[in-house]
Amino acid sequence: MTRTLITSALPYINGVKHLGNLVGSQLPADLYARYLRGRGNEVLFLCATDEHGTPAELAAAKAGKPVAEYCAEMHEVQADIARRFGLSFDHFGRSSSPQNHKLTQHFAGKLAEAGLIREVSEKQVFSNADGRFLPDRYIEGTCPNCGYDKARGDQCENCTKQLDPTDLIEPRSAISGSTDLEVRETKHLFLRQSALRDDLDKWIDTKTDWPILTVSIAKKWLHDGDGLQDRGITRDLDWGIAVKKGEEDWPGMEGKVFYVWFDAPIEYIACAEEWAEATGNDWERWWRTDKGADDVRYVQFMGKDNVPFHTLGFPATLLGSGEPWKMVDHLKSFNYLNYDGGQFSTSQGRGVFMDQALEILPSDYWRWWLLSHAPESSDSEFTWENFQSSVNKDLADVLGNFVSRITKFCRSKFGETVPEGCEQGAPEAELIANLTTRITAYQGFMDAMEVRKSAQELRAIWVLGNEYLQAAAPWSTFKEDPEKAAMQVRLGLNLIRLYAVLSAPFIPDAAARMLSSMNTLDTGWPDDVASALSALPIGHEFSVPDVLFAKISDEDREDWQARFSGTRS
Ligand code: B3M
Ligand code: ZN
Repeated sequence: MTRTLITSALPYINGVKHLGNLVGSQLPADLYARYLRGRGNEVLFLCATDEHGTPAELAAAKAGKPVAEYCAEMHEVQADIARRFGLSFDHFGRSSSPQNHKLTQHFAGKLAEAGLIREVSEKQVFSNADGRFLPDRYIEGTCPNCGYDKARGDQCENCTKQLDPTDLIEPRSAISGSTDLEVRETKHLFLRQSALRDDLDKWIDTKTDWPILTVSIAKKWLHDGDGLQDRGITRDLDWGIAVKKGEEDWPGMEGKVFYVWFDAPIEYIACAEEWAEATGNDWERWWRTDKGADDVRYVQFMGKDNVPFHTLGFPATLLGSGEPWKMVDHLKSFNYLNYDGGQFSTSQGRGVFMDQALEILPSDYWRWWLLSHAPESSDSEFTWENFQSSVNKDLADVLGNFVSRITKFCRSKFGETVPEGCEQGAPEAELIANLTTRITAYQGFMDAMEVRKSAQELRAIWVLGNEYLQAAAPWSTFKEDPEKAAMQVRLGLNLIRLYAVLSAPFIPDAAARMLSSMNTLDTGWPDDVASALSALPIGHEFSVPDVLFAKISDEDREDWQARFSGTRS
């Protein structure tokens, strides 16, 4: 049995995430984790809040709270929302954990021993008005690459270019807005990524099955211009992981912390340690190739803006340590989801945020829409019209209607038990053959993490049931041949269980309700469709479920459209 380690990009601690964040990392990672578990694989699915750096400090200041307190609270908020969205993490950790502090300092020590860290006396932007250095997001200005005027000091949100604060045109303080800035000298550590360039290049060349989006981003940073640049891995901030060489102090680096993008990916490993400590498991068999992790397949999920850090930055840390760490095998990256004619934006509060989404509708409605419209080959767009039409057509008309028709018809003619009926005939054999073909295709797309195609295939599997039901028409058959109608209904009830199992990765709550109304704990994957369709035996009791998916009315849609047209305060 293969073991799969799955990590989703770690959501920043600075507030509830929007649906665009969700669809680019945590949600598809959850889809994949649930699918693999459903097929009997051993999975470790990890995520955590990313708690250091300027975003955390700025958000805490805005909330008027000490940053540690703010992070502890927001971690709980995010953990609760993740749970309500059905995100099935084995552990939801924190990059501020003691495990991550220790491991981050350990990596820095190893990299220093390997001669891969240099100390640089650097010019940093100092704000006279604020009386402090302005690293990363403490500074904003115009992107020298694309001209976007709200670029941050660490990266341009618009074109994904990684930046240094001193690159920005017309820079201003993100704290006070002051432009009274000067450049001062300060000492920092740089990771010599340039020395690892060839190793990284060779390693990426072995990843022949990576999506084009992933490889092209990585290759661009490796080869464009002067090639891979050395990266500053420390900052003049209070909140973060103290700069140390393993357990030793680092002379000259007192009062400084590691850069958030240095410690955040290390949390993928520390999170496994947190999980192991909480559950009495062994984390090294997932992360150390000398301790069994050679058998592990490691898959990461993230938005395209995070790709450079995962194809170059984090691998540089792992390779550079000279230790036998598990490296990523497959990296699934996503484009952006836009919102109703513009961008989702955390800073501007534009779009629908995870907590708001759940105030309107249960998570499955969102999960289905987001996954079936995942921005894979290009950016995609959320519109309320499209959301309404997908929910109403796919979930209510196709799946919900099927479940309701079969169960209600059975109750009215045969009671709430699986009826016996005659032998199956040619239409049933044809249905089974079609289901087998489509389920094989579904598995192929799910294995390949082709999210949209998987959703389309799943929908087509639901449609097969409806088409069968429409043609078999047990409500007419019943009049001349009740035995035949009973057989058709028995097949239909078994299809509900089958649909629950296949659909659970997308819509886990509805799947659980379908299983519970079929009164079964049998979640066995349909490796053989014919036998899967006799899982519920004759005489087995079931109950008619409440409406699985309610339709979205035009009124609701217009209300929500208006409510979410502005920005969140
Ligand atoms: N927190 C950025 C983001 O949420 C960052 C990901 C960290 S992954 C180690 O887009
Ligand atoms: Zn830009």
